[in-house]
Amino acid sequence: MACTKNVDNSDKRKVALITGITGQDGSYLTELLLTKGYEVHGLIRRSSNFNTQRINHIYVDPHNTNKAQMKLHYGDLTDASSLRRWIDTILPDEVYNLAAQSHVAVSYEIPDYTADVVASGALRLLEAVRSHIDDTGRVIRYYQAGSSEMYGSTPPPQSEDTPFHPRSPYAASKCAAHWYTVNYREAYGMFACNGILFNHESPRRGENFVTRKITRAVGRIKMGLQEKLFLGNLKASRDWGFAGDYVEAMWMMLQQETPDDYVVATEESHTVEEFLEAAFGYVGLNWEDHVEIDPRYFRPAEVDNLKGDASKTKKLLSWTPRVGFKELVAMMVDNDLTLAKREKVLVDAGYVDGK
Ligand code: NDP
Ligand code: GDR
Repeated sequence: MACTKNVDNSDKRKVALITGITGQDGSYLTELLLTKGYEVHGLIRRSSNFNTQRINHIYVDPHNTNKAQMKLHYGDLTDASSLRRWIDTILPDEVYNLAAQSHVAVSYEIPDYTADVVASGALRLLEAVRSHIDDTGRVIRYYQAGSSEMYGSTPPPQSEDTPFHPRSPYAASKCAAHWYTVNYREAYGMFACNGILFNHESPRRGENFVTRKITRAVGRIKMGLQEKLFLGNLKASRDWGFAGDYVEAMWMMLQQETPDDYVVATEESHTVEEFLEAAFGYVGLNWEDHVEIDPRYFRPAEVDNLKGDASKTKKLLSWTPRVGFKELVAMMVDNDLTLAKREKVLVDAGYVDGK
């Protein structure tokens, strides 16, 4: 390992390492950090197809060394040696741990793997950062992507002082990652923060999360490409914000003098049914004409009601969400209507099957 003790990074461009860079939040955080002049490194998993759709628009060939400020490396949260190696090579000032098997329902199907990535993966990364700091004397600030799912069945409003009661393997694993992060801060004096983020969405949201599943269907139904939308529990309530706003809070946490934990939320909660009303209504459709309940989408244990109390974050970070519920729904439906219109052109021309 070629690491120098007490490296001074103060007059250099800041370097960030992001796990989960190919995900929704990773893409927005990368854009934000690049506008702030960072050099951004991301860990990506090997897959049989390219999975970089969300960041392709910012990718510059690394041979173009003057312009390529985002660099991608193969790594995995289940592979401790790759984590330590990339930290030693990249020498980041800030590490954002966004990688996760992030689907709550899927975590019931693959609980062991979910725990390995979400809980043990965070521990592996913390340990890689801690041991690197120990060996080199460098300073690294660490962000852990915590979740409102950790509150589970604890009634709202939920703040940093609200007890956790997780309701899925995913949520229990996020609780473990949360406490590992607190422990590394207390035990080793690491600058490590937990962001406890409530649901945040965008046109880049994965298509099997309920908001995007709805807005994709709205676009396709409006264009005559689909008739029905099958969903599970419509009574659950979520505090939905815009991902672009939430990544700013992540960055702000790491710019403070001392490390701490913060709730990030809009403080407004809506049921899935209200989201349906807003999304279908936006294009002049009635959701009740198109939605059917499929019990397959019910979860073994549900989280009924999440609504954050973000007063600490608003006060200490001066953070406030810019995009409200209606604007978020409109932004997502507009995007998915455009996608459906493109699909319709291809279907009409016989290039793809519309079913
Ligand atoms: P996504 O599901 O969109 O992205 C997850 C990312 O993690 C992807 O880049 C994925 O890579 C990567 N990943 C998955 N498994 C591994 C692994 N074993 N090793 C390395 N990388 C892996 O999530 P979001 O962007 O929505 O969320 C970001 C983080 O914030 C997650 O930790 C999530 O649990 C948490 N969170 C999200 C909230 C939300 O509402 N969006 C709210 C609260 C917390 P690939 O592209 O290859 O699949
Ligand atoms: P969530 O998001 O579980 O809150 O986790 P999701 O969009 O999956 O579910 C929200 C609510 O909608 C209900 N629901 C359905 N959900 C899905 N996915 N598909 C359906 O068909 C459907 N029908 C109803 C669910 O039961 C639930 O109540 C997200 C993830 O991004 C996590 O990683 C993150 O930690 C939390 O948000 C905060």
